[in-house]
Amino acid sequence: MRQPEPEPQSFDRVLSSMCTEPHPDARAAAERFLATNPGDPATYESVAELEARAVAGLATLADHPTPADAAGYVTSGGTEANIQAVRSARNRHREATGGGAGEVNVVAPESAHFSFTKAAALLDMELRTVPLDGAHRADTDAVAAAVDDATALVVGVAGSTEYGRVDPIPELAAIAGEAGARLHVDAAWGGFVLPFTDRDWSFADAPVDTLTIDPHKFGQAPVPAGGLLAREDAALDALAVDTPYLETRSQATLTGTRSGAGVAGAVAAMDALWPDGYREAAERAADNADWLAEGLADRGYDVVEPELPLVAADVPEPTFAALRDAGWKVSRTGAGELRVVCMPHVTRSTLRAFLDDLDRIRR
Ligand code: 0PR
Repeated sequence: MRQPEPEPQSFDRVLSSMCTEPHPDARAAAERFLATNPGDPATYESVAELEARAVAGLATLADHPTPADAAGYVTSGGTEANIQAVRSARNRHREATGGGAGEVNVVAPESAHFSFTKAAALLDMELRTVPLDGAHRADTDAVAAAVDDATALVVGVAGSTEYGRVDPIPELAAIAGEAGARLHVDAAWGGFVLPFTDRDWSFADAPVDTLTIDPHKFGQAPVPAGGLLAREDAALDALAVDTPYLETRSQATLTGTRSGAGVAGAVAAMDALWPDGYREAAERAADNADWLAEGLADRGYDVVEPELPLVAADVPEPTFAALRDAGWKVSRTGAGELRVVCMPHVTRSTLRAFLDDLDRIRR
């Protein structure tokens, strides 16, 4: 018997997600390319061309000196991009040093996303997590103390999952460089907001070796569309395996068959929104985050000042539970703070309704 069609989650009360309503052009493009496979570029040629455009677009956002020459691909998400960045650095480190299995490490701040835990486990590497400074950013002294000759990769986060913080990337790049390690920046969520902030690093001048930047988060593209970019082709070459029965000779991606919808959606979103639409979205999100932070502080909560548009505040557990019961999709940091991600679908009137409910609960 046919079951009633389930409805997808409406974004109305979603304050916890790093995904958002896709741009209408992106939705349409994704549907057109649903049955294509960029994993087989010799067969699905047009989606392969679109993927080159997606990489150039992401490289433009990331301030790559020559976006058309940037290396990279559209991943299934930030997890895959991070795993591949770690894998590439490990392979290159091994090639250079002859280091064996289990002897290579990756150094990451405590704020790094749990995908790095997966990466280290999969790749038989030691994950050295180092503490943060008082402002939830990587403590550069701790990073410097943790690196050694067996460090293949230093990770910096530009837009952390819990607090939206940006690590001191130029300092991390210097530490990595001195240790003979590579630097990966995880801007999975922050990447589409950072172009509109003061940023003192890029592929050209930090230098960053690899970068995660996900269209399916702030890029307003449909899921699945993550992004991995690399400064040099060698970073992708280090991932390539031979593909004897495909017309193309090698494949650097982690998955085989991939989503053409994700690729086409990402390109359509960037075509529609770069740069003005993304600037507007970033500015609106920043204003909303500041407004919410002020509203929560006015109500007596300890608020972590937003850097990128994400607000964390020390709201007691019963209040948090009552907000969830009222239908608000909110989440908590590891330390238990309420966390609100000001994505493009989160409007001022949504936040007003949220604070109204909070006031009702507090009475
Ligand atoms: N890097 C950072 C900085 C992230 O915040 C995330 C995801 C990733 C990497 C991994 O990206 P993928 O989930 O695309 O593999 N951070 C969110 C989280 O784990 C993901 C998320 C997204 C959660 C949407 C909920 C949600 O509705 O919390």
